[in-house]
Amino acid sequence: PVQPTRDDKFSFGLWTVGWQARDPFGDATRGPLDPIEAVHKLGELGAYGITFHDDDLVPFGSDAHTRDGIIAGFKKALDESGVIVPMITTNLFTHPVFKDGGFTSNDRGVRRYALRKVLRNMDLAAELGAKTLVLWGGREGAEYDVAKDVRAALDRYAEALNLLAQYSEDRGYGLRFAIEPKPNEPRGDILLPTAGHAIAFVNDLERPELFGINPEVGHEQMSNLNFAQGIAQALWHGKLFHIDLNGQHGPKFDQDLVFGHGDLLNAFALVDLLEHGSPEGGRAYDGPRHFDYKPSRTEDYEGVWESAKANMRMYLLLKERAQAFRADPAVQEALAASKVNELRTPTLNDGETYQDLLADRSAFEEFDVDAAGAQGYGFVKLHQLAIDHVLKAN
Ligand code: GLT
Ligand code: MN
Ligand code: MN
Ligand code: MN
Repeated sequence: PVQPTRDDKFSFGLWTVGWQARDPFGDATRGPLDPIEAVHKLGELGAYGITFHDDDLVPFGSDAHTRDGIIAGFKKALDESGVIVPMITTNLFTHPVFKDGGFTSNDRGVRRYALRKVLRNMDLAAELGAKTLVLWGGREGAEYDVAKDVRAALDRYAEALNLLAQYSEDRGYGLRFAIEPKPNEPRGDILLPTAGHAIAFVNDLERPELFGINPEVGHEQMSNLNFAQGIAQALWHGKLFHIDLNGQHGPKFDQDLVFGHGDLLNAFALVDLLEHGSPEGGRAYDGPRHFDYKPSRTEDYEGVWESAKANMRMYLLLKERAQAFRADPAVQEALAASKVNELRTPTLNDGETYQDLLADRSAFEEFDVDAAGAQGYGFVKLHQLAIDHVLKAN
């Protein structure tokens, strides 16, 4: 059960396994990874997809001839390996031109340049059959409150996204756009810092149905938020377009650990939700299980591929543990005792009005608040059963 297959829809960013482990304090500890090797290696390990930023594949500033050659070589590797490109994204953060942002730079010329860079990348997305365009606005933000007019910045953000959607529709690309929230790093404060901010924002765009989010485990946990619960809300809004799986230990710098190597129990709850969270109990999310992690700086390339395997292994182990949890009669009993399923029953009867509720003496005048207040919900017992299953202790 822990052997990944294409049906598991595991994908990796080229910038993850290809990270050379340069950090703000130290030089690279690994040499560059050839994108073609990355495609073949990930395919052999059982991944179905690879994703990338324009500049991960084609170095920034390459001439058209070089670019065409690189893309042709990459496509050949995709064909040979059967690996697909479910998503692509655009780098609007590395070059100094983007130091005050791309779509929301105070400099109008920079904003126009950023738009052109993304439009060009959308042509490539269409050429490679990518369905989703991720937009991580890591440089869209500020360090100084007085230096950024946030409402104007949101106007420019919306202007940019509306234009991208228009382009995709006019060209028949049919792309879906997924905004990736992050609270800070590299900017002191980033616009659209959490899943909630991003969902509210996309619902105010011209074509909200084309926009959703790409939440990352660590980014929400940097804000001390519960990731699995945030994902449940994103699903509720129909806005989970893509997901970045990794690990993080609470509010600190972005760790990008292997999935499940941070908050293990929340990772269990997440996999259980993705795999069993639909109203009928089946898959609640059918898209790529995308790993956005950084192989630690201590690792050589052998360690890189071990860490890539570890992501998929963690997901599959947790999936197996979640299946065992769901199938356990003791869990079914505990769920019933905790009235977990009772929450699915609407609070009013079919056709009941507030007049009927007002007339129902059993709902208020005769309701035994002391008895209801004294009842135990048995949540701890239920939670311990979950942990027993995670630890394979039953
Ligand atoms: C960058 C960031 C990630 C995003 C990538 C997509 S870029 O590596 O840290 O979280 O998902 O642009
Ligand atoms: Mn991250
Ligand atoms: Mn990252
Ligand atoms: Mn990410």
